[in-house]
Amino acid sequence: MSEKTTFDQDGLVVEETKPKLKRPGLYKVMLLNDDYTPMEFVVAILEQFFNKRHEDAVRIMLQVHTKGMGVCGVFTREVAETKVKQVMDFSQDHQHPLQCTMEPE
Ligand code: TYC
Repeated sequence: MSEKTTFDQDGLVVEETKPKLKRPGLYKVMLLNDDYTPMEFVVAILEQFFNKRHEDAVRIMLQVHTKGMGVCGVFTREVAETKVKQVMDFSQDHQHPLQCTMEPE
């Protein structure tokens, strides 16, 4: 109990509690470069799964192509996990080695 104890009208101890609300942690979802996945396929992924406009999808794809990786979006953990799985499943279905990962922001 804290130093100064407060009582209500009935003589009951009033304790203050901190509201235990935590902001959800955010995660970056990233695409990694490889030598085999076609550029158009990566652009399509950015448009379909990350709702990017075509010009933004091309810019992010080229960033991954030249720098090795790029951020597709920032999401709560569960959403990020879903995006990673969707991209990995879709790439595998099309026999492309594209890799998608997530990390805490
Ligand atoms: N480097 C690939 C190519 O030259 C294109 C590519 C871009 C692959 C982004 C993966 O995440 C990636 N066809």
